[in-house]
Amino acid sequence: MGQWERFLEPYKQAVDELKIKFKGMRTQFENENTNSPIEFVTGRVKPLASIYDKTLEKGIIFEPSDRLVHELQDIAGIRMMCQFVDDIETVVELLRRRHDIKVIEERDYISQEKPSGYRSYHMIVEYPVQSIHGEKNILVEIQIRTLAMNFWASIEHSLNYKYKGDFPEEIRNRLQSAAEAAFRLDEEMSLIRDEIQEAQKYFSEFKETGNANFPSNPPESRSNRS
Ligand code: 0O2
Ligand code: 0O2
Repeated sequence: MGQWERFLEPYKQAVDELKIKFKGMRTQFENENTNSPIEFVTGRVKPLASIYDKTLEKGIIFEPSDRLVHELQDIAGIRMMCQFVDDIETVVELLRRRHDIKVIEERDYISQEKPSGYRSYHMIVEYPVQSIHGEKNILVEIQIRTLAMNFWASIEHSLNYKYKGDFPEEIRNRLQSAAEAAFRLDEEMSLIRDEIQEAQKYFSEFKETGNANFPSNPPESRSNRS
């Protein structure tokens, strides 16, 4: 096993374990028949090429070291997507209360969006990974955002890759107004949150029971509205 493979092994374990645990939170909400504040969870270990780019940016030698561990806090990354902006605070609170992670830092890029238009809530946490050689604390960056924020960030990320961060002014302006439009979409959806969640509950019950013994009329609020 190469030195990088050995170094990244516990990061991979942390990402795999946390993905299972956080996806499990969603399942628990479903089992209790409660709308989950978590829509879906992804995770990744930062690819070596991105680690290399970051070491160049930060002037760190490209080799596994304590400095690298402390300065690159997102080698292990988890993303938690929410349907509504208010769900983000619920998820953050759920994470703060857990005993298997220790919150080291929080950054709120939702009330304070980045100049690019980027919005997301970031938490840097410490997670203990168990190995045959004992316990190792791993830093993990958790990004919590709505589906609309995620849509914007992935588009901007691809364009960033193309333009290497140096956007033509028109693209930069359009991205900023797209970020505002995404946020307005989040605000609009929040206004009809109860309606949306009621409909989602209806459809998930429908999926479970099938057509056979399901009421032919949807809940009252819908039939009253026509
Ligand atoms: P891209 O270019 O964003 O599409 P599974 O176990 O089947 O649920 P799997 O296939 O192991 O899932 O991967 P998972 O959990 O979906 O996670 C991979 C994804 O992590 C990436 O997909 C990104 O969506 C996301 N990701 C990428 N970068 C980051 C990051 O910096 N931080 C966090 N927290 N997540 C990130 P792709 O296809 O690699 O990338
Ligand atoms: P990738 O490809 O996602 O891994 P750092 O630069 O990491 O030392 P910084 O800038 O203080 O520290 O960290 P920040 O800004 O809290 O968050 C870093 C991560 O947030 C980024 O990781 C992105 O995943 C995401 N992010 C921050 N700003 C933007 C933005 O303007 N657009 C998009 N699309 N994502 C953003 P990496 O390592 O830059 O990238």
